[in-house]
Formats: sequence, C-alpha cells, structure tokens
Amino acid sequence: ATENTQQELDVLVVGAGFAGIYQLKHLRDLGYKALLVDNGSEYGGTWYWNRYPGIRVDTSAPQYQFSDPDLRKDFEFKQRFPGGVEIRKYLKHVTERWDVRKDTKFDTYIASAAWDNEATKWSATAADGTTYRAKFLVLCTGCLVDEFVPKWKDVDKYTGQFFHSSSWPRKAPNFKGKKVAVIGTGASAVQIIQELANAVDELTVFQRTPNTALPMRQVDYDEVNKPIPEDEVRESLAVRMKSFCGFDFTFLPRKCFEDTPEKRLQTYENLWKEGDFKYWLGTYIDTLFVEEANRECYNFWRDKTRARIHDPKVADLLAPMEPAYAFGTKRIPLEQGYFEIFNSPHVELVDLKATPIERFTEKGIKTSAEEMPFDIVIAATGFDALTGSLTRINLHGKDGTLLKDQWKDGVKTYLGLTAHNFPNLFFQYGPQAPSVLCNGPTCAELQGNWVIETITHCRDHGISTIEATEAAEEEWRGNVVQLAGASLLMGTNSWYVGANIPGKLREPLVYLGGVPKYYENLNAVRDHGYEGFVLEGGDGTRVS
Ligand code: NA7
Repeated sequence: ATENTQQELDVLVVGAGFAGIYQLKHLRDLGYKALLVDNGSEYGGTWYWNRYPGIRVDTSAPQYQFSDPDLRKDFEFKQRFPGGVEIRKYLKHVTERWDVRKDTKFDTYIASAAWDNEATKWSATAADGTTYRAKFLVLCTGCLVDEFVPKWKDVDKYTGQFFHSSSWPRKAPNFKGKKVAVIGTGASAVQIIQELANAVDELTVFQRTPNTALPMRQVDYDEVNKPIPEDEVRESLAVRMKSFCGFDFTFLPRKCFEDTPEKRLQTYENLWKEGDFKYWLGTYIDTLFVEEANRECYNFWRDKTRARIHDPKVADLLAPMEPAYAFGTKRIPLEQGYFEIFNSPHVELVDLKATPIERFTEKGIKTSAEEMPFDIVIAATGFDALTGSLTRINLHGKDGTLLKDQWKDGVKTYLGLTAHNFPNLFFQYGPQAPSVLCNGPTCAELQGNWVIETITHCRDHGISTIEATEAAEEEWRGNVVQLAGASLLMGTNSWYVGANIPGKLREPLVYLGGVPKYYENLNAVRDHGYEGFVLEGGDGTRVS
C-alpha cells in the first residue's frame, strides 16, 4: 500500500466518464501534467457503475459520442440507442485511441481536498493516503451518482436480496422462479422492469408518481437499417451547440396554439413516430413554460398511452386522465413496450399514494393494505442529483469552509462551473448548468473546452489563481432562479429542484436557458477578460 506519497501535478481530474476522459486527453495534448483518477476500476463513470439488465442510453448514438471524427474511423454503434456494454466498448476504444490509460489511476477515491493559500494549489487526498497537489482541480464526478435509498422502517430486517439499481450485484442474481419487487418508476426502473418482466415469476412494481415515458423507437443497425453515414453524423454533431438540450434537434420555433388543431395533431403524431426525446424536447417551444400548451401535450401522450393498457384501473394509475404534474417537468424515460407489461397477469402495479409502504418485514414489504413477500427487492429510487457527488467530497475552500456548508442555504455557483472561495476549481455536469438537460457528450465538450481554455489563459498570462466573485455568483444564481421560475419546472417535485431528497433545499438545480444561451454566456465571460472572476499573478497582484 502506498502511504503518504505525494504527487505534483498541473491538473488533477476526478472522474473517468465522458467528461474526465475528454479533459485528460486535451489537457495532456497542451502539455499539462495531468492525472485522471476514479473510484471505479475502469473507464465509464455512470456506465461503469450502473450494471442493471437493460441499461441503455436514452440519447441516440450519433449524438452520444465525442465529435472527433477520427474516433469513428473504426468504431460503429450497432444500435440507435446503445446499451451499457456497447457504451463501455466505445469508451474502451476512445481511451485506447487517445492513449489516456497511462495517466489514469483507478480505485482511487478522493475523499477530501483543500486549497493551500500559500502554495496556491489544491491538495487532494485519496482514501489510500496518497496526496495529489495540483494547480487546478477539475471535478468530473457526474450528476447522478450519489444513490438515494429511502429510510424505510425495518429494511434491515428483510432477509431477501435488497439493492439499489445503481449497485446491481456484480454476480447477477438468478431471477428464474422468483418474486421480485421494483420500487420506483423513473428511467432506471423502466429499463429494469422491461428486462425483468420476462425473467421473473412474479413482478410487483411500486409506483409513487406516474412517469410519462415515451416510445424509444430502437433500431438495430444491419444490412437493411444501415448505420447513419459519416457525413450525416458530422452534420448532426455540428448543430448540437445550437440545440436547447445539445442534440441534433431542438424545440419547434412556434408556440402550441399558433397551429390549428389539425396541424397540431399532425405535429404531435410526427414527433411521436420519430421516437427519441423529440416528443419532449423537440415539440412546441412553449410546452415547458405555458400550462395550456403543456396540457395539450399531456393529453396526446395520455390518449396514446391509455390505448396500450387493457385495465382502465391500471390505466388510471399509469396514465391518469388528469396529469399528476406538468408534462416533461420530470426526466422522461424512453420505453420499449413498458406499458404493455402491465397487461400481463404476473405483473402487479401497487399505487403507493393509496397504499404506502409502512415497513419492511423479514419476508418482504408491508403496505398499508397488505404484507407482500418477495425474494428480491430493487430500489430504483434515484440519486442525490447534481450536488451530491460534489458535496460528499470534503472540499475545503480558501477560508477552510466546506463546499457543502457554503451551499447549505442555497447553491451558488458562477456559470455552473465554479464557486467563490474555491479558486482554481472547476466542476462539470454540476448544478446551475444545463447538465441533466444537456446531452452528456455535448456538455462534456462545451464545458470541457471552456475549462481547458481558461486554464490555458492562466498559464499564458502568468496567472496563478482564478476565483469567481460573490457578486458574479449572486447574479448567476439570480439568472438560474429567474429562468426556472418562468418555466413549469418549479411546480413539480423532481430532482431538477432537489425535491427527491428529504431535507434537501428546494431550488432550481438546472440552468434552463438552454445550451446555446449557456454557450454564449461562457464565451462572453472569456471574451470580456474573464468577467466575474478575480485573477491574480504569482506574486499576488491582481491581473483583472
Ligand atoms: P429517478 O428519476 O429519480 O427515479 C426514482 C424513482 O423512485 C421515481 O419513480 C420516484 O418516485 C421513486 N421514489 C423515490 N423515492 C421513493 C420512495 N420513498 N418511495 C417510493 N418511490 C420512490 O431515478 P432513476 O434512477 O430512475 O433515473 C435517474 C437518471 O438516471 C435518469 O434520469 C437518467 O438520466 C439516468 P417520485 O417520482 O419521486 O414520486
């Protein structure tokens, strides 16, 4: 074991998913001494940890990749929406091509990091005692990482198998002949339920809030359905900074009621047929902002979905006549035959609003209505999204304050990338950025390029520290709050507003101005000499 060893670096990058891999490759190309560390034992981040059956990306393959055309010369996705195994293969290919392994250290959890005022460096300590001293710390720690398992009474007394969707046992459980429960109906649950429905004897799904899952429209690429040709892929990647959520499509340039009812119906039908997130993020521009427009969108979804469910009582739970919340204000899962599963006699849907879980028992779950035995219980109950992976690290700022304490009365960031009191620290996919409303690779590159440019600006101008001002943070937070307040998002209990974690402050955690506006903001800050930051030279003199 290494004990108290020390490594001097220009940049320490934490987290070996898309964002971290991109950072390492490009920082190294510019001559920085950079190291990438990760708690896991391989590349992948989310795709390393999440191993449940059916795991798949809800973004189509041409969009879910880096833009570097060289990477496509000898790699081709086999499905429109690739599964976890294929994504890990892709990342293996990328990391080999970019030759990043020699500067990556796995099985390394950074539990704490502190800013050293004198040395103007970060000092990060791994669980094994190694200290990394780096001029810059870049956290690419993901936005859906810190697992949330509700504190059910007596869960420790349950003797069957129990695990969170994101901690799927590496030795896959045998589901044959088993009675299995899935708690939750978010994107993870949908994918798990679709796989387990055919593998288990009996499946019980515990639903608290209905989702509004949309048809994925998967395509297996083969001789008939050929993969998208390279020139089209290039074109589609070229437009993603112009799309609200970083895809090759965006909201329609018109409002819902600007179309006649006939035209609207046709528009909905077309989007519906295309699959992907188009019915959510490629529809009328006012859908997430205006109640009546939102309701139109919900009604079409509801009618399409109810037609797939045989029992009207089950349909009332899965796709109620009155929406449980505004359409699209919770992350919409993409599905493949999800709703039909509930027509099977061996699948049961439990409505947790009517019959909540009271406690666990030795054999299973006791709701207010009955006790139900299970061999396996899966909690697909989500994550402490956006802030969890940052606040769980003991990050000490300039004055020693922990980031989690600094944020206890509300998250404050500048540009969703930096925080006052934390010089030379950048975080990606964090709060107050497009993050979960941005295609992952798009934002890995967008934010990643900006961070790399900024670090390079400092190097080229003899700047040793760059720190956001409190005023800039206030203004950015105001901006985030205002944008979210104009939308329907704040009215829904979702992890976009921190409402899924008991005790977590309810506040907008996502920047709702869209990718193009965000991109503009980042560029403007750079072009105006890093407005909103204090930059200091090596001798402590203020550069700007
Ligand atoms: P999500 O989207 O947070 O879904 C969690 C689900 O678990 C959701 O249906 C919740 O219902 C449910 N939940 C949470 N707490 C409870 C309790 N206490 N009792 C019953 N049900 C509960 O997480 P996912 O893992 O599905 O998806 C996360 C992201 O990963 C996804 O967006 C993709 O980007 C990949 P609720 O709606 O809160 O009533």
